[in-house]
Parts: sequence; C-alpha cells; structure tokens
Amino acid sequence: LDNGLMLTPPMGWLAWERYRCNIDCRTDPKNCISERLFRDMADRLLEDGWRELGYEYVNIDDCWAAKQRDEQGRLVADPERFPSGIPALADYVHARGLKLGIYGDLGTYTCGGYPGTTLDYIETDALTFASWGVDMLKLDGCYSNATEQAEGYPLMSKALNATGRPIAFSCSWPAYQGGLPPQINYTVLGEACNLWRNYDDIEDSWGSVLSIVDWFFNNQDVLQPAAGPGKWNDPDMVVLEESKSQMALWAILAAPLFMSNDLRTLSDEARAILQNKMLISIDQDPLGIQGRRVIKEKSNIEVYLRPLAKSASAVVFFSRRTDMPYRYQTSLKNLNYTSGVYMAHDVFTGEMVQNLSDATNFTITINPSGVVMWYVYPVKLRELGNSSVLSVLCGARVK
Ligand code: A2G
Repeated sequence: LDNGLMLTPPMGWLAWERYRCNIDCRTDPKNCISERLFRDMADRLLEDGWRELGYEYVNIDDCWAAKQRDEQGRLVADPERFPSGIPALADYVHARGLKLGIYGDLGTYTCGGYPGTTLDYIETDALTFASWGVDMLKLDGCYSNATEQAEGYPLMSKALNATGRPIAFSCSWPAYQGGLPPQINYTVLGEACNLWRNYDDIEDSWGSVLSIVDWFFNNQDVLQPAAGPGKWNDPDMVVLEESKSQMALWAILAAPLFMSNDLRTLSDEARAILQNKMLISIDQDPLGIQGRRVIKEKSNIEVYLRPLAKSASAVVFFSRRTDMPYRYQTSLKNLNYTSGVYMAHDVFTGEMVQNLSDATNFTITINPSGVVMWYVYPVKLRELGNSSVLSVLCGARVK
C-alpha cells in the first residue's frame, strides 16, 4: 500500500500467540489482555534496547473490546481491563517513541467473539481508531465471506487514508481465502494493504514453524514477487525463544518481526538472537526483495538466498535433519554467484570467511533443525556493478 509506511518490514511486539484471549485479570493480572500488559511491554521495548533496533510497534490483538458498541455505534475498550482507555494507552506508547497497533475484524464478530466491523461500520471504526491515535490496524477476517472481504478490505484501506492519520494496514484477507491465486490477487492486495497474513496462525512449536516455512517457500513463485517496500507477506509472529532458524528464515522472507513472548522474562540467549544487529539489518534491507529457497538436497539440507543492497546477499543453510550435525560442502558458484572474490560473515557467531572465491569449496557444519547464516558481500567482482546474477535468480527488481 503506497501510503509511505512500512518501507521495510514492520517490527515490534504482538500479544496474540502468547497471551491469546486471557481476560482473567482477577487471577492473572500480569498476563491478562489489559492496559497493564501493553504498558509493561512498551517499557521493556524502550528500556531493554529493542526500540533502537527497530522494534517499535506495541500491538493489541483480539479481546480488547467491550462486548457492545456505545450509543453512537462506536467500539469501546473493555472498561475494567482498559480503565484509562485506548487514547491514554496510545499517549503512553507514543511518549516512549513507540507506535500502537490495534485489532479489528471485517465481519459480524472477531474470531474471539467481540464486536466485528461489518461493511456499514468501516468508516466509523476507521475514524474511531484515528481519533484514538492508533498507528496500525490488523483487520482479521472471521465471520465474513469472500465477497464481503473483496469489498471490505479495499474499503477500509480507503477509509483509513481518508482519516488523514497515517495508519498502517495489516490484512488477514488472504489467510481466509487459501492465500493463492485465483482467489487472491496479489496486485490488488499490494495496493490495499501494507502487510497481509497469507496462511495459518503460528503456534509455539517447531512443527508449526516448519509448516509455515514449507507453505511460504513451496509457493514462492507467487509470494516472492508480491513483496516489496510498503507491502509484505506476513508468516506471523516470531515465537520460539531459542530459534535461530526461525529468525534466519523470517529474515529471508523479509517478514515483519513481531515478537509474541514475555519480554519481562526473556532469557539472555533468546534476547541475543532477537537483538542480533546483522540479522535485523538483513530483514530490514532497503531493497525489500524477498528471498527464495534455491537448493533442496536429498540429505535434507536446504539453501536460501536473499539479495541485499550494495550487491550483498544473505545465505541460510538450513538442516531439516533430526540426527546430528551435518557437514555440508558447496561453493558460492554452486549457489549461482557471479565469479569474483567475496567476504562472508557468520551472522550468529560473528566469524568471518575472507577471500572466498566463487569457486572455492567450503564445508560448514549445520546442527539438526539448525541454520548457518551468512552475510556475503563482494570484495572484487570480475564483472562489475553486478547484482544481476542474484536478481535473475530471485526474479526480482534490482535497480
Ligand atoms: O484470530 C485469527 O485467528 C487471527 N488470524 C489470529 O492472528 C488472531 O488475531 C486471532 C484472534 O482471535 C489471522 O489474522 C489470519
């Protein structure tokens, strides 16, 4: 969506995967969906170094609203769990240099059974969110059909624009229509939305992460060209606290990085992965070209590539093996790199491989379910000015 927002994939924190629809503030005041939870997370994002790395959105998901609209037909926050109201929460978040996201649903009800935004409420709700100072809207798609969605998502996009407040727009539309053409037209989607959920909700398991990875890379011919500055595929939240593999593959996907975890109790190891600067800069690369899976070996090793600015690139060697670390031998030439000399940085260990000629065979050791991730850049290219090999490989728009 060409509204000047989200020129790189958005980053932040989102309540859903970890906190769901926990509205029991009496027995679980620290973890229920309430203003306290979002304030706590805003404090953490500011004080623990997340904000300066780009994690700037604090996003409310389902179950924030009261069960009834007010007399004017406006949505209202649950008065017991959000006694200060959403505008006050937006102020709190903004005072910390962060942004506030909210959740709605195009349909009769939200997935959790709260008031939905039917077609006749689109304008009202857009105006309400803008008047509250909200910076992003995720519009879910429970309780509506394909026709209503094809009408409603573009309508909400226009209504948000008409409020005059910059509000980024996340559409769950494709996730409800199979995520693929002909049901989903990715050109239309890119014109209406800044990001979109294409597939199933993530769960906190490696199986769930793998099923998402499979779906996105098996359908990369459709999905990869659809992404770019201002319009992103969203494989859903980053959930596993110790998952280098998830973060590496999300960065290849140019995915939004919304964490859904407890920032108050996160382990140092997990924090180091989520705060890895090189990994973040790969995810946030200004060209905004989504990467692709380029090799699938019988040995269950896979290689993923994403072209980056300044003729650099990111490579992920991923092992689906479940037995033991695997020694994988290849060369940059095997991965279709232009002939020349390169430098590679290991994104997780910080080690450098110098003077790597495209023809040099190298061997890396990949842990089971693990990755080795490299940031690669040319030291000397024989054919100059060249990101063309990678751009052909990725079917992508490189200037
Ligand atoms: O409703 C849906 O399942 C959402 N899925 C999920 O992310 C969460 O918001 C949940 C809340 O009830 C999609 O948006 C695809």
